[in-house]
Amino acid sequence: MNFRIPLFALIAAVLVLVSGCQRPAQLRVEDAYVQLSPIEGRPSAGYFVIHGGPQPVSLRGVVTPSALRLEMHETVDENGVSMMRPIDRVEVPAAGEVKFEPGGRHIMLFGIDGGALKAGELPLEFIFSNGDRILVTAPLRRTGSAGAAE
Ligand SMILES: [Cu+2]
Repeated sequence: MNFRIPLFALIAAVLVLVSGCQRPAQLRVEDAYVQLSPIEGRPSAGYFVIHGGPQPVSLRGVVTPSALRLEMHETVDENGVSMMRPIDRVEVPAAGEVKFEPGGRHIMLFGIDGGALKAGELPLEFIFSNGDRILVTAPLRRTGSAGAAE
């Protein structure tokens, strides 16, 4: 029996892991969370960061089984008045970064179900133009009494 073969295999495995750190950008969604509206019956807002993969894609939608309705919105300034309007897609450049953040793009969730509220989190599925679907779990954050939602 030759003990060198397993050792070489181990070294090869380590090399694969190390080179994995430098592999091309991978499409992914990070830092997702939902800021619950402090007012019952009002929609809550969700935020996240999309990291682009090797090819440009567009985000076509976000779905969840834990809310009655989910919309993608952007906040725009019209004559000094901050308004939000629905958007149906967002371009994600290759290896780029697209943020959904307070004061900008966000998702709006209407009618989050009691089970998700109790669990303190809900699943979000991101649907991309290249067929990729990415499922993440978004924690629900409650707003302090003095905090402003949205
Ligand atoms: Cu909105």
